Amino acid sequence: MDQLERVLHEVRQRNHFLVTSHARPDGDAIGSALALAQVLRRMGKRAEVVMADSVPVIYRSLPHAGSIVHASQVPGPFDAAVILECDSLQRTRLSGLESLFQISIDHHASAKPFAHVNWIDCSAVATAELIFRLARAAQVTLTPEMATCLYTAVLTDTGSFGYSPTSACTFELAKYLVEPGADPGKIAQSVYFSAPFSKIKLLGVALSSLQREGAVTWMSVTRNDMERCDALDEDCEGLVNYALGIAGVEVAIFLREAAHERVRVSIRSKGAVDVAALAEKFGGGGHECAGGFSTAGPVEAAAERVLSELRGHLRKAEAR
Ligand SMILES: [Mn+2]
Repeated sequence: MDQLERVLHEVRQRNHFLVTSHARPDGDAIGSALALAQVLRRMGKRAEVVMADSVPVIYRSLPHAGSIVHASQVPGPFDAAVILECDSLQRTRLSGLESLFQISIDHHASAKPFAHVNWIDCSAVATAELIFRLARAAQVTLTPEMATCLYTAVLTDTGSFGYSPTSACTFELAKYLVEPGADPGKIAQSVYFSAPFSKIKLLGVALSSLQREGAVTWMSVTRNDMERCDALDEDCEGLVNYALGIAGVEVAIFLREAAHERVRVSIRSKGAVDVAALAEKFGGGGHECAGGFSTAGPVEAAAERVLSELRGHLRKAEAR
């Protein structure tokens, strides 16, 4: 039995599912969870999406986003939990999953088997691709709502069909999502042209902190900056890409001062440096081109630690 069949086999034997993903959910986490819950319901199951963090503003217009339960504990009895995009139960920041039957579905290079059933496929551009395959295997016809959730996930996780694993298959997947009703124009509008004012103000602050050393750029925001801009944590999402979009730059780092003297670090690469490996060294994870982790502050010290680690990686990349 392959992993997909195994997942379907376990799903068929149960009735009530909790679907969740990682804390600070991104487009793939939200889109895939919402789509999976709908697929499960079509299979005659009960399914609830539960997230430890609130849904970022740009994803609140997704079909059924309003039904996502925001909780730090498993709310009530379930037969099983389907955990998307996580390498551990801790990553969900949801307590109470330990006692449930767990099914993990992930596509990250840093994925680890931690659940009772683990479907890990790093060839998928997004977890949404795996949910699409699951729907197909279960013979569930995609509704426009499911397709919209899945397309949003694929669009955001591939960097608008720009990251290196994007292939002809990705566009074929997009075709299979647009045909049943995902609207690319409308989805792009709500993902890329609906930023809160606070996010753009924060971008200005972040850009004014921009520094460069050869092929590496970094920028940071403090808690004070966040307050001045009236910004939410989610407003930091994607700002790092502005630091990467410079000629000759291979790696960009975004550092955000967090609570308890911690610093949240996001790293992006154009491909020469595997930032998932780097993030793992700091206890985080991600993809080859996108990684993140949390480390001890202050910001300047955290930046220096990451930079000195990166210098080694860049030398290795140059030698290749
Ligand atoms: Mn993903």
